[in-house]
Amino acid sequence: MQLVIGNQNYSSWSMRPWVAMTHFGVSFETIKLELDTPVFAAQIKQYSNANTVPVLMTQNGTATDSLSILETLADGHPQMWPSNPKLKIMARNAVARMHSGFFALRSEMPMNCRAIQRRLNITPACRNDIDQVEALWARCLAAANQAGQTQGYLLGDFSIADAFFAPVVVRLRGYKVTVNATTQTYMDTMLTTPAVMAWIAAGVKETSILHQDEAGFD
Ligand SMILES: N[C@@H](CCC(=O)N[C@@H](CS)C(=O)NCC(=O)O)C(=O)O
Repeated sequence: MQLVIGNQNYSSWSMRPWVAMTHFGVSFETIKLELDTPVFAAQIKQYSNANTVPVLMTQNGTATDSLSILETLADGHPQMWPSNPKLKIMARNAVARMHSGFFALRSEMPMNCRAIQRRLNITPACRNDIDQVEALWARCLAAANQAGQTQGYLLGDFSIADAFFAPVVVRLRGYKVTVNATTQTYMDTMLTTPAVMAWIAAGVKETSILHQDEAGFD
């Protein structure tokens, strides 16, 4: 399989399937297209009619959206979702909320692997999104603990839900925002997960700068 991604420093949607596939040992080849370049505009058309990354090319066809990619992969790798039915519903709810919400957080705090604890003035709408994320994570972690799944990921073992929130972890690390102790512990678990570390390390090595995705100051 081939996974088309954008810049690892900035492309939060690309990070999700790349991290999940790497974590679960799914074999794939990466094709990286630099966002916001003439090359991207010219080449993305050959991979996807949605004109966005990520894109997964499989023997059976092409998945052109991060969630579509991970649902496609989970058909063959059911361990990507929690096996406990209650935790699986919570994982799906969490993924759906990330995929279709938290707009202030997404726009005001662009994912930027190179940013570490930058100062950033955020709006009340963004703080509300962060509060909602923290509450969601706390509910998931509590449900996992109650089910005896104490591995430290949202719903027990690492799942698609964690892959979906990996870019939020990078964002919360990237900007000076106050988070509670439960959030910090979860972030520490994620930031020491090899697939997450590998993505961040690759992002940090990149040198291109997308000015629209640079926010805050050191
Ligand atoms: N809903 C899509 C969103 C994908 C998306 O917006 N990707 C951005 C990069 S992170 C992109 O390709 N932007 C390029 C463009 O829109 O020209 C998904 O989940 O995959």
